[in-house]
Amino acid sequence: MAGSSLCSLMAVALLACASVVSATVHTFNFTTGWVDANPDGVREKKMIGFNGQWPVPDIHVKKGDRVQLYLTNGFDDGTVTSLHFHGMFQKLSDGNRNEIDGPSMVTQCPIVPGQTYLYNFTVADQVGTYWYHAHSGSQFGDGMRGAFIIHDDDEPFHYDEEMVIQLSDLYWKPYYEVTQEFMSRYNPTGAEPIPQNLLFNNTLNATLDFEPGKTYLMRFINSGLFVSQYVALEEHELTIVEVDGVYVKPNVTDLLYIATGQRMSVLVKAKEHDPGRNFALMQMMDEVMLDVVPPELVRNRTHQISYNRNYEAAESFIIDDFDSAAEEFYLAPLDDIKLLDHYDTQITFNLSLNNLGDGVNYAMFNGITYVHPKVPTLTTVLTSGELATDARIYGDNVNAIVLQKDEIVEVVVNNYDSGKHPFHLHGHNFQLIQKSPEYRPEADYPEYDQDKITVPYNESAPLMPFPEYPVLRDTVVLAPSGHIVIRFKADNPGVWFFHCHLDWHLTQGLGAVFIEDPLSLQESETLSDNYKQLCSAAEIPNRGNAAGHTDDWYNMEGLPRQPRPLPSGFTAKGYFAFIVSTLVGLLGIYTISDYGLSETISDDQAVYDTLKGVLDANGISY
Ligand SMILES: *[C@@H]1O[C@H](CO)[C@@H](O)[C@H](O)[C@H]1NC(C)=O
Ligand SMILES: *[C@@H]1O[C@H](CO)[C@@H](O)[C@H](O)[C@H]1NC(C)=O
Ligand SMILES: *[C@@H]1O[C@H](CO)[C@@H](O)[C@H](O)[C@H]1NC(C)=O
Ligand SMILES: *[C@@H]1O[C@H](CO)[C@@H](O)[C@H](O)[C@H]1NC(C)=O
Ligand SMILES: *[C@@H]1O[C@H](CO)[C@@H](O)[C@H](O)[C@H]1NC(C)=O
Ligand SMILES: *[C@@H]1O[C@H](CO)[C@@H](O)[C@H](O)[C@H]1NC(C)=O
Ligand SMILES: *[C@@H]1O[C@H](CO)[C@@H](O)[C@H](O)[C@H]1NC(C)=O
Ligand SMILES: *[C@@H]1O[C@H](CO)[C@@H](O)[C@H](O)[C@H]1NC(C)=O
Ligand SMILES: [Cu+2]
Repeated sequence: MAGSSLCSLMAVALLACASVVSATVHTFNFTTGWVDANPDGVREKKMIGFNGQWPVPDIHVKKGDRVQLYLTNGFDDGTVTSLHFHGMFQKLSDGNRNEIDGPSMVTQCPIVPGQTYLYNFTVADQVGTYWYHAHSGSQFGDGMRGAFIIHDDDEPFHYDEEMVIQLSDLYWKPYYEVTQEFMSRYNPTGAEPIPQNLLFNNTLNATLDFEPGKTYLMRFINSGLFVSQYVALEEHELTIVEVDGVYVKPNVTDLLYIATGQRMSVLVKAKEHDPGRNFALMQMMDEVMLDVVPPELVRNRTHQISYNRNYEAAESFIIDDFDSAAEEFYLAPLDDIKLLDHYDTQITFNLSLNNLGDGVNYAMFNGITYVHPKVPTLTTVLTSGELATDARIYGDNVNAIVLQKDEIVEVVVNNYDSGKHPFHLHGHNFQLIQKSPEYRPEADYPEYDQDKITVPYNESAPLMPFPEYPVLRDTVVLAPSGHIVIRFKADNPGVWFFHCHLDWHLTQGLGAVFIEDPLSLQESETLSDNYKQLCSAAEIPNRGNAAGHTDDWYNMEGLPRQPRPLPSGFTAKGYFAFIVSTLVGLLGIYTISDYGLSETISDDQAVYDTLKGVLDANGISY
């Protein structure tokens, strides 16, 4: 912003302008490690920092700049890692490489302790609010995440100051413990772990200083693992001007809804004159997403919009109607980008959650839960020659789909589940052309029949007319038992992960891999030395199909696969009923006072916890 006005004001100072315009290279040298912290001021816990510091820094660059980020795994406990720049297209045509996109076992090998990987890319033509985060395990929940802001000399709006604000959720236990308890046969319903707190820019209570007359650009990023969040400012309007890096037609609202992975930037005009008081900024959890709402959980946090630090703190306020939140479907791009008016290929994913034979609850597309292959999918693409166009070599447990060069792809996701799912696509943003409301059962358990509740997309009778200028973003919320339909053009060769950004669901396998125009990818990219070194250090082959074979590319022996289905006649619901009845039989043996007091997790303790969880989740009193 400052740059362009400077240039136009000082038309004579050509050299100064040239230096403003030229691209900068930003080099970072980060080593990961656990850092003792106390993010919410309530509980000490270890967070993942860089170079011994947590929070990790926000990164600010300008359109056209280059980022060179060396990431060294400095964990001393064997943790492996990787890094993703969320929302970056990493286009080959900009000279970028697919191998730095970040998801472990999709486009790179995990970085094992002692190894360094270089994330080197330009931000040729993207602007706005993004973020970067770990793409291994659920590490970003433990703080391995920062804002990534791309400034634009030609912003289509004016403001005096910007504020970058991450909204996240906090778990007191480290991610790997939470994951272990979650992905367990003692959690047969797949109830998502409940966070202990909400964080606002990595802390609990915040005070933001406003000066009368100024306009602020507030860039909100939901960088949490799980819950969506609402934001409202007392007596200040919010004008949405950007979503996920796309400028939108200004839309005035009182209430924002931001799911994990999503960003929304709003202009806020401060009061013209000192109002003589402070105002509240409310941050609220979408508690509908919680299976159980623990009474002690604080779901709303009140922060201060301060016109003077000496003024009394503003009190919290109540939102009457959460449905009044700005609806993403209607946020049309500022640039009148037209609807892609047809598709060449349509992909339908029926989403369901089910127990498999190990008793653990998994998330699936068309019955297949994503399981990491033995070699990263990118390795398979770049070492298989002409076979790269044959989806079979990527294995049958990664939901691999090969896309043709430049075709228009339509993805339909039908939600045979009662939860919300914020879907994220790597390498692109997409047009959202249908977004159903949510559908809830008339009566709760035991009448509950998901197949009857779900309203899948009916192409002959779309719910709403296709928008002329659909919202363009990289993460969209799929409503309970509803559907979404998105379109994009396959003009970016690469291996691109499509997955639920609610990280517990990704852990449950809610993902697919688009292999876009693999032959063009082969023409411009070969595995770099750094890539191969990383794989060798992780003892992962640098050639082969999904199972690591090179002799016969269709030989899938040894491919990691999802557990077998439950024994026939054992539906998930039957399994669930079986667990409940078995556990109810055990109820008498345990006393409530034992719960949670013991640090040692014996099997009995686990059984007890499960029982309690199952009963709580179903509102059964005991
Ligand atoms: C990064 O930092 C480490 C440790 O300080 C150092 O050994 C290494 O040479 C640095 N690398 C670069 C590329 O600056
Ligand atoms: C945050 O604010 C709450 C409510 O005003 C207060 O009880 C708590 O002590 C504050 N915590 C910190 C860490 O400042
Ligand atoms: C990053 O990539 C650019 C373009 O390919 C290259 O010129 C530069 O040397 C790379 N940086 C490093 C540190 O390798
Ligand atoms: C949020 O934290 C980052 C550093 O982590 C800081 O640069 C930024 O200014 C903070 N935002 C606000 C509104 O204070
Ligand atoms: C949180 O805020 C909402 C909206 O203002 C309100 O309805 C709800 O009662 C609050 N919940 C708690 C636990 O304070
Ligand atoms: C603003 O959003 C509302 C719904 O949230 C929508 O009806 C309206 O068309 C939008 N206006 C503009 C200018 O985008
Ligand atoms: C999705 O489910 C519907 C309804 O059961 C079925 O007709 C359709 O074939 C399924 N689609 C796929 C790709 O499995
Ligand atoms: C889809 O819509 C068409 C047109 O309204 C209707 O005839 C058809 O029965 C619908 N299909 C389903 C599966 O509901
Ligand atoms: Cu999900």
